[in-house]
Amino acid sequence: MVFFRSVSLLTKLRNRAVQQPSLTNSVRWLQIQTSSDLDLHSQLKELIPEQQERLKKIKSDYGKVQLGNITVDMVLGGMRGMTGLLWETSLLDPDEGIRFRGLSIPECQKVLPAAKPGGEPLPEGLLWLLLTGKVPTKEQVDSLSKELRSRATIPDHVYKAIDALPVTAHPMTQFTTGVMALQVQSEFSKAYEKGIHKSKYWEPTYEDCLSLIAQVPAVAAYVYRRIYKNGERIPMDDSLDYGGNFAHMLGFDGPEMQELMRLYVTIHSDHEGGNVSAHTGHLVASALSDPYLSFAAALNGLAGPLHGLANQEVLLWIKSVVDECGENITKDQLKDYVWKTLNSGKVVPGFGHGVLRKTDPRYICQREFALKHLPDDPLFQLVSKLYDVVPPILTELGKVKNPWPNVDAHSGVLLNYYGLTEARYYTVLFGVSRAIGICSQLIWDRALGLALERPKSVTMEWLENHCKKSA
Ligand code: NMX
Ligand code: MLT
Repeated sequence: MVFFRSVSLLTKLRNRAVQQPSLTNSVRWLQIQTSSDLDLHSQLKELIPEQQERLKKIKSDYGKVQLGNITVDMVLGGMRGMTGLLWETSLLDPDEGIRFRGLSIPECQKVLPAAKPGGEPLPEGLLWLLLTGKVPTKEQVDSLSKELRSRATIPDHVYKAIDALPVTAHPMTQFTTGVMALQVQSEFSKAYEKGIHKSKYWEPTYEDCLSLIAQVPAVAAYVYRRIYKNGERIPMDDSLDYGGNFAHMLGFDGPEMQELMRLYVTIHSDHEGGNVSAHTGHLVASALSDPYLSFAAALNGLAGPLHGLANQEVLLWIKSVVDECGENITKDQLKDYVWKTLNSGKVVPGFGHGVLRKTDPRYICQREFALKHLPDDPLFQLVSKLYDVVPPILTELGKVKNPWPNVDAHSGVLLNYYGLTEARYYTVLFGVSRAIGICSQLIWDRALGLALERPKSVTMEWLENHCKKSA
């Protein structure tokens, strides 16, 4: 990964198209957008044939090249380290963290259009980047914002489906129910029923994905308003962008909360393909299930405490620390609390990762946001203390591969500071963001004609016999 490290270089390249043969595979065709075409669909239509050819050539030239050895440990260890998926929109490096089409988070913060100069990236810009590999202009992002607003109306039956659940149902259950209720509008399902040719699959998938991305903030906001604000819905504001509107529909109109939401939605969107939610979405979609079915499945994976629910768990855990020891807890008291958590057989939420081996850059950019906007907040200071206290303890345990904080260790205190204090709701925010990454790749799954996912499984007996024979 050498290219585009330097954002100044990137900026210099801004006004001319750049085809970079030296880029790594995932970003070989990253370009700075120069076309003035405001239509994302036609941009994509132009890109698809060249990427189809590229994949065909990879298959024919390298189809038999080995990518590594599969060991018994990998099979028993949740397939860690096993390369087994194609995922074009982002790539995760264990030390450096995520790159979206080759761009790191700080690079995205510099080059993606913002609502105001120097502000946080607009998630619509990231969507354009994930789909096309090109950094869009502000005009293109504005046009995409407008298109998403035009697709954002929620059919009434969706609210009714959510209302059928007890208000005490977990927010993720209510959100996923809303997404499932949206499924009846699937263009892909209708087209498939009518017998659409497989070369055209990506077109109704694109329609579904854009509508789904457009609609999830309103569904999510309804879940929040239903549970915590007596069901009073706040209509969309046509003057606002995607992230700003989401904050607005939740009931937060402060400019800093809107900036936080833009950053939040951008950084949680995509984390390559192997994480539980993305992988689930991709797996279900590989059966040609439509984007609504696939994304609802992904959300059910995100709702697990080792994955997206960890953001809820972190804030609840931090609040339990404060309840027991107060906000001005010393580092020694904090160490005792961490040990107490570990000794009771629980994990320390927000720390560790299946792939990352350093502090998550998504944690770092949220920390920078906090240092800029809420440096004196007591819970932020507690999060900072945890950064000092937890990693040495996890290291001392001897088995934890990554003792450093992940994205979830920080998000809750930022939301809490701006008044979004209901921790049980936090995973829904993560889910809204993840629609952008999962749907972007899903469009490419269909455009590239990726295969039904069906790995081989074996029994313990099979493993024993196989290993004895090979010993
Ligand atoms: N606290 C306590 N123990 C931990 C932690 C932690 N934060 N992280 C890992 N371990 C344990 C893990 O449970 C396992 O123990 P055992 O062998 O007894 O089963 C051992 O260390 C080895 O695990 P790793 O190989 O380091 O981690 P793995 O890849 O299996 O799991 C996580 C990754 C993220 C599930 C794990 O680090 C964890 O449970 N973290 C806390 C929950 C969390 O923050 N999840 C959010 C991840 C990010 N996201 O948004 O999805
Ligand atoms: C994610 O964002 O999906 C999490 O960090 C988990 C992962 O990448 O495995």
